[in-house]
Amino acid sequence: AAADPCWLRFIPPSRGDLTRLFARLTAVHVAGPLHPLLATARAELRQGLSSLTGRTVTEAADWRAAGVIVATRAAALRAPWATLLPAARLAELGREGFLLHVMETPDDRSPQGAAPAIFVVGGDEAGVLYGVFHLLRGLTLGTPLSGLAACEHPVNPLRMLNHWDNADGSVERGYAGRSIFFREGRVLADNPRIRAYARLLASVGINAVALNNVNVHATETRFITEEYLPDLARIADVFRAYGIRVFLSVNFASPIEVGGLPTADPLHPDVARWWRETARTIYQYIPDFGGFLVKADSEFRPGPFTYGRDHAQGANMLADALAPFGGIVIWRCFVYNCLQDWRDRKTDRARAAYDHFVPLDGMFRDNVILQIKNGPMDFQVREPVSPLFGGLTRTNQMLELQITQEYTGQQRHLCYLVPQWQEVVAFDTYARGPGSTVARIASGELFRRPQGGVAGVSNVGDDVFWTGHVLAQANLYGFGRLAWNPELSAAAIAEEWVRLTFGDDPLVVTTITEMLMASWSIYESYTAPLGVGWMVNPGHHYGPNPDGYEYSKWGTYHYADHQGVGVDRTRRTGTGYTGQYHPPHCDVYESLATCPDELLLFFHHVPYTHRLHSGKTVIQHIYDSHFEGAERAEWLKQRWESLARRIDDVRYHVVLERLTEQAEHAKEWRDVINTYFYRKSGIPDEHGRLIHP
Ligand code: BDP
Repeated sequence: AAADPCWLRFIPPSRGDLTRLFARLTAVHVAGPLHPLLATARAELRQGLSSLTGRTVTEAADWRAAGVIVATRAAALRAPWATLLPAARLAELGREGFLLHVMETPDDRSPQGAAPAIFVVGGDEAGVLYGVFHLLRGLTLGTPLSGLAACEHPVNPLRMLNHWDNADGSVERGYAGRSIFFREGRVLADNPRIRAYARLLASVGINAVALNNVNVHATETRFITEEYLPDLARIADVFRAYGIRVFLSVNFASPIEVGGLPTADPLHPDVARWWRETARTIYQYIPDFGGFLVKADSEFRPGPFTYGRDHAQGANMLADALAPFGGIVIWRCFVYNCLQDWRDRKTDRARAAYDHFVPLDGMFRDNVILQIKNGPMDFQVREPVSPLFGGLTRTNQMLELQITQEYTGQQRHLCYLVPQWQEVVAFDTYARGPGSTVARIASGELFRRPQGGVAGVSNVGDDVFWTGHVLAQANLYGFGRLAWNPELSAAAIAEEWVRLTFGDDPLVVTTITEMLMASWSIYESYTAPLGVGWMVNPGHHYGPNPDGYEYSKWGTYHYADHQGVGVDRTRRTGTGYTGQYHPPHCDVYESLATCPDELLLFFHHVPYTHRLHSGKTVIQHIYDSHFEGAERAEWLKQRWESLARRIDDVRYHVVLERLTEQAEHAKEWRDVINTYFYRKSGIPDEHGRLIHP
């Protein structure tokens, strides 16, 4: 079956009178020399417009005959129509930015003697492409002509997808089939899905993609050799046509494993030379290669620690190898001791990234970016924001989000994550006083860093719907939109996505938007309570298992006993983690009086009878939220059923199947978690809903 077009359906809007506008949109004019990105923009424009207008779209040699006129800023300034454009706006246009300017131009064929013309001017070629997708989105959403004018620039320089794809075709934490890039040790350079994927990404402004898993195994270690580079270069060609640069995850021990050297010590001259030569080879195949993504000294991956070197020494050596070619190193901060002991209440995994990297602040090259997960632990449904944001001030930083739903229902449960991400980017670190948000740090703006951005771990595979759960496409879409502009609202993004994906039937739009917006809180309420995290089955991380990780070495403990639950991370009596935040957060989290309920058990160990700000005891909150959560999961299913016959059969049924499964599994979560806490605490449910043996 052909892959789902996702949000690139270009369903003609039913609202508004667009006849006059659409009549004019059947001819486009591209000014200036045809750069490959302009060729892409033109093809997208023609395809999108013909689907929207239902007519053949031609190319007009004379701009006066065209409804859409497309150019880069440089070409626009030389064009005969230059004086029609707002000069000040044009002068401001920078990299990847665009201007949409709408006006009436003389037209003899029109009864009014004039017809609308839309100018799409990019600060560069990529800007043209983003402008074209912005226009097509606006038209599909039924935006009136007057509302189409826009002038935008991406907030984040890097807007990236991280694939955890392996050479054998499996995808680590993938819930949507197999890799679209690799199969049985081969590169699928001819897979048409790659081009389709590049389109989807470019349409929401993504400009970088790392093709392979951060856990680099034997085969992927050889990706940086001439055995694989020719085929990887062909993938890079496909992405290049959509303004997307390709990165590779590399194995820090490559000099040993493929170079045959006795060491990978970053300070050894032979090692540095080996990486320089490797970089040169890569750039011969991929001239705009983005650089390396590195997971080092983390979860058994090799790194500089083996040689008594630190992360700055490791990252800088790689950065120096890439610098002559304009490449960068993205170095992950997911570094912690994964062999720690739950009896040692002073060792705290949450502290680890900050403790490792803050002492190195200011020591990284300008072409190194530290990639930091949103939370201090690992992509739980609820975590505080990593204190590394705000802790580092002299280092390039990038936010890492997980689009793939490892801990949030694995694309079998509905969990629209954009509201969570929005809280993260809006979080005020107070690093430079009020207004020092994560968004401003990641973009590089707050500390005037040359590099920065947002990376998301991809949720895509070779599934016909790309993401397994059809509604999980909203997370991919939303990630791109939020990376482009962190100030967009999660609800607005949701509604946009629904309209583009399902059309503009008002009942469909309000129902699905409402389902998406409720889904994170629903998922949270029937899984691990009050920020405590985990309580999942070990290994695959699906389904409830309250003590699943409690006595293993991963550092993910909740310390539940018969009296209470939660991790004491205070300075006064706990691990001291709260001290990694700037005021007021360090004090807000430290004190039981001010710590927000939803993070209570992340920061404090409290008795079950402790009263939340909501007025409920912890134990009663656990019972209530789990009963409610399971009911609301059932409600999600009913909401969807109310849309029967308003949505095509195939998508209706695949989604219904997942929502049915979710409602079942939510009951399992409810029963396992509630029974666990009832047995630990011996405190009955106030409403007598639990079976008390
Ligand atoms: C965890 C995943 C693991 C990844 C690791 C990482 O469980 O599969 O390798 O993160 O980010 O969330 O490196």
